[in-house]
Amino acid sequence: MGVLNVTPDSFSDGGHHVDLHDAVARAIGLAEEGAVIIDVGGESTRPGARPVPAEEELRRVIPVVERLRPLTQAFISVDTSKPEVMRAASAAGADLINDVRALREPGALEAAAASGCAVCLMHMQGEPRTMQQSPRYTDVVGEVREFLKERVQACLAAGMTAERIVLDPGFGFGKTLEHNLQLLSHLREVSVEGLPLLAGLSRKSTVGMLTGRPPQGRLAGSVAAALIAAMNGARILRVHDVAATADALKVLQAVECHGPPRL
Ligand code: 8Y4
Repeated sequence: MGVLNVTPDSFSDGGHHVDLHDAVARAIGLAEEGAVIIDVGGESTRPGARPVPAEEELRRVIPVVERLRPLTQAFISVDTSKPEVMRAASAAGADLINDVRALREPGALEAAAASGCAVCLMHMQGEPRTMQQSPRYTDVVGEVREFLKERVQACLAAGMTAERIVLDPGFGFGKTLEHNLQLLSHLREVSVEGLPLLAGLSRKSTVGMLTGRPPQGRLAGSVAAALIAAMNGARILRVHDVAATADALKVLQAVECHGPPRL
């Protein structure tokens, strides 16, 4: 899964709006690099980020989905927590709703269920504005799994089928370095009902803290983290650097296909 940010702070023409042609061209580029899913996001979920009104998110995201849809066979994911955006994205041809709030906003569960889209349910402790202030768990792996289990039950109760659901521990979302490392090393235990896992570590502060590098210098650390996630059971990797991650996965897949050595 390649990341396509359509927020003016991360992707702009130098003014205050996102350039549609540039965003679509970048999405096509991610697909050419090997992304099977393009994750279009118009809401900044970085620590400390302010909420974005629905009209603004719709303006940023929906035109990109509409223009991109006929140009690629890649799955289109929309990173949103808002029911209005879920409905419009689905109507514009999106395949997946990637919700960092796991469909907990009023109306989101119903909108996602009615959309027919797949959903990614992510764990987050707190809200983006304050989530990194004092993350606390007694058993981070168990608590994240219990949260995801409850959200899966809510989705099934809303009429979704299990094959539409992907789970995500939410690296960096209300977690310390220690919490993130525990989740990465015990990733398989986070899943419930054998549902596929998505992992997003690309350029995040976990990689920054381990390497001492700023976001632009985190390529090698991010590829390593993605590969470890894949080896620990992640089926989808949300990354900025698709080509480099795809190469690393080719190496892993070759080893996995080869199987254990026969002595
Ligand atoms: C530098 C670059 C530093 C990016 C931080 C970041 C996830 C996600 C995000 C994730 C799922 C981010 C929307 C945070 N992370 N969705 N979204 N899983 N499913 N931060 O881990 O990339 S945004």
